[in-house]
Amino acid sequence: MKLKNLTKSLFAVAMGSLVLTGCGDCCKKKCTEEKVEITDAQVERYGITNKEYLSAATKRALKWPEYGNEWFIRFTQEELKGDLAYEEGVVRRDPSALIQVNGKYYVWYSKSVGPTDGFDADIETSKVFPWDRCDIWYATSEDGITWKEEGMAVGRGEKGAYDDRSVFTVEIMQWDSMYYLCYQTVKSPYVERVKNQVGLAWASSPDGPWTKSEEPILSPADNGIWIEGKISRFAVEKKGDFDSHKVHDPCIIPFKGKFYLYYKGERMGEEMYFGGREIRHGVAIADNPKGPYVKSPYNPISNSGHEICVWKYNDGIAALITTDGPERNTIQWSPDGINFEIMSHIPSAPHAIGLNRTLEGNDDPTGQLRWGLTHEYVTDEYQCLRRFTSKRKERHGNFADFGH
Ligand code: AAL
Repeated sequence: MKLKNLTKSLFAVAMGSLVLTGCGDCCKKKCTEEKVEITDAQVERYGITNKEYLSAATKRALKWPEYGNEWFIRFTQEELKGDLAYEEGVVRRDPSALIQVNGKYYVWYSKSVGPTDGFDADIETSKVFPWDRCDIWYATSEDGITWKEEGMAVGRGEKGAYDDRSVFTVEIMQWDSMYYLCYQTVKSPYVERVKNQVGLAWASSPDGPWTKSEEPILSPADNGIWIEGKISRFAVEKKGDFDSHKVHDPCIIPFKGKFYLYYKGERMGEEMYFGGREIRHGVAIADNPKGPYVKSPYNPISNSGHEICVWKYNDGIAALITTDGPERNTIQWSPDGINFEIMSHIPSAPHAIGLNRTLEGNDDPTGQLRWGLTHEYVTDEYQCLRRFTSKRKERHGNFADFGH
């Protein structure tokens, strides 16, 4: 069976083909055991000793979809050369996906200079995070390793504009001979409780010039309530929706005749959640690339994750879920861009992946992750871009594959 068809049928399996029989006699005594009907093939696949005695682990295993190893990968990283090699005093981070135009790879990223002061310094002059006081820059490369920085693509807005403080964490979409950059925006002053929005810019060439949307295309939900008189983002009377504080890491994918804007939500009064931050993902959908984008009533569509990394596969959308929440370090897939199921667990993933859209359309579920860009915290203050590669995990002896 072709891999793509296999994925679809396995998804159907995952959605619930497990047959539960009635309790019969056991209900007359004590209904604590559900009787599970299993096939000889399942006995063989899961190495079950005696099908009359199923442990909790085996019962969970019987609910797993029966896919193979095709979604399981591991990553390695290397330094970049040329202008994107690490530069002291400069922040380059959160790379976009890679596209290729006239034989050259293009990437966009957040760039700022100078140290980070945090929230205690003078708010008028300080830089509160490495991604504060950023502009969006871009670079090109023939081979994806040696890069030439071409200059600024989209700068911060004029004083008073919604994007006057920082524009950062950008993604690229190519559609109908046009190029679209979507990115995070912050308006001054950058205080702890500042809301973050999403902006959009478009151009007929990847080299610009870029026209910016006059208003943000996405904003946080407006239904949380801060405790007055405090400055902390944790002090809330009401948290509001999962995205009541910030909408982050936007990425637009043309899908099923519409435009799906995936994003990370941060919540007012954010708590720790399953050993990570309380981070969830949402999607907003539009008929046109410029919007209006309407948040899906199914949000949140992931209760884990961090930076958005999504790609089209097999008439559906795949997502790399990293960093936070109980489903971190998984790859998921959804037939409709909304209802995602876990397809694999991975050891860990590089930060803020900019995947490789030039590899779209192949038959490999993780093909667009074969190589691309990521960022590395060289110090807390300065980050640089790096290259990642990934391999399917198909054999024993995995360490040898990566020269360990
Ligand atoms: C990243 C992203 C967003 C955040 C910051 C810069 O990991 O989630 O971009 O705002 O950190």
